Amino acid sequence: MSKMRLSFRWYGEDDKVKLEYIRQIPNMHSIVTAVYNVPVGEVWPEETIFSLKEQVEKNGLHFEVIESIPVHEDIKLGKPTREKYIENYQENIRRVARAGVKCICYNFMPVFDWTRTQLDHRLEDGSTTLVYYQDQVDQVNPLETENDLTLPGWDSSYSRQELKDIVAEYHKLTEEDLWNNLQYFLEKIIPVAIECDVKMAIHEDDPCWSIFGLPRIITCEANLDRFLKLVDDPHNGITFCTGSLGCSASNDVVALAAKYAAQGRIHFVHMRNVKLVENGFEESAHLSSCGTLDMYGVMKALYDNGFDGYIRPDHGRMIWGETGRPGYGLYDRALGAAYLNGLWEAVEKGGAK
Ligand code: DNO
Repeated sequence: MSKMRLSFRWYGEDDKVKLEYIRQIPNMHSIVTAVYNVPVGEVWPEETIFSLKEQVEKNGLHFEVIESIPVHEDIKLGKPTREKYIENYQENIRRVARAGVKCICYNFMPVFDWTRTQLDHRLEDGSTTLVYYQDQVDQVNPLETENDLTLPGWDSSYSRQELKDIVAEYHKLTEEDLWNNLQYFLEKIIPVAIECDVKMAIHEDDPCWSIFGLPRIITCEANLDRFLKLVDDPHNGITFCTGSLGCSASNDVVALAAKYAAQGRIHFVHMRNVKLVENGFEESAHLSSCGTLDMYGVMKALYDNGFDGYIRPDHGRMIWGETGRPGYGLYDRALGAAYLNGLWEAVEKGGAK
């Protein structure tokens, strides 16, 4: 039986979007969160994990999904120091599992996580949204320290010089090297995930192509197939992010959702629509008619193929005068959640194919 567990991302106590508000969204099942005050690669204190759990559960919600336990760059680069960081990662899996976590989202993107050129692009209706225009990205060269151009969303914990050094290190790494380093990592962590019965769910690269000449590999069907075979076990699965895959017209998100749900490898879904434009993409409201993706088609593909994991509305626009973390306000994401509930009810009552 297909099941959808509706969830919502929450950035912890400092988040303007309170748990008290999130619980009021109809059918909300669980909170997606992480420990944010520990440097990447270090072990998360158990008290902090259990305090998150307690806050979430006090609000009648489940604490079952972590997004993300970030992967230290030394692991992606395959440096000798990766051993210690992999041990810490294994320990973090054990610790969150002890607190009841069932699914961990992470990514394997070199240096830059999701990348956009503007976080507050104004749409016709007065809302603001995140956009990516390729020509603007092409003007940025992270190797030039004198160049002050920067992109929003970049990790501010790196100084410009550090960023330059780390990007230079990646330029020596081929795609095949990155695959090997991912395989090495998976071979060490998936056995721990199996032991703890936690589903690991890699997030696709966003956008799903190489930027600044850095290798990116979790981008398309052939590469997802290759990824799943690296360690062929259901605990090695994916976070199916419609927006990340869908920003490339060559990815058929409905077909991919059907394929990987049928294989039992989608553990978490990020539902977001994007509007493809000549020079990139703009994040639109969730509704199919607002963007390029067939959101109903994705939901039906998941339902028909036995999906029973977690699903969350992804980035929302800023609407109704809300201010806050770009992509992660309350209002438009809550509209997204209501829409996902509607889609699910429609496919459920319509019956399986
Ligand atoms: C952006 C998010 C990503 C995601 C990571 C997973 O809004 O979808 O930052 O959390 O890539 O590790």
